[in-house]
Amino acid sequence: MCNLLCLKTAFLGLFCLLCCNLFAQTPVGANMANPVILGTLAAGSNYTDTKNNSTSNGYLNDIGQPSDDIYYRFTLTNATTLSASTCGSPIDTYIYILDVNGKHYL
Ligand SMILES: [Ca+2]
Repeated sequence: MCNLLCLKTAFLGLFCLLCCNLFAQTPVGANMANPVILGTLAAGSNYTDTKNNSTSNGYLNDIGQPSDDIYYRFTLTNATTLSASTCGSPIDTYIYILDVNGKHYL
């Protein structure tokens, strides 16, 4: 009886581990398929955001720098100057501008 109960418990535990892995969701912004969507940005508009890319937050490392990366998607309708800032981050911070195919512009 105990062995059967233990076996059922072990099976349920394994099943839960498999389900959690199959249905685990990455947070919004984790990758190109699930970016933070800013929509269409008008010339002169500003957007500010702060996120913590600690590995415990699950953003994962897609682009290959030492830490996890966060993706934002926006559209510009006219040629414009784009400014991006790390706002004085005390750690090495990289900003990439990618096209829809993930090709680096900057
Ligand atoms: Ca990522």
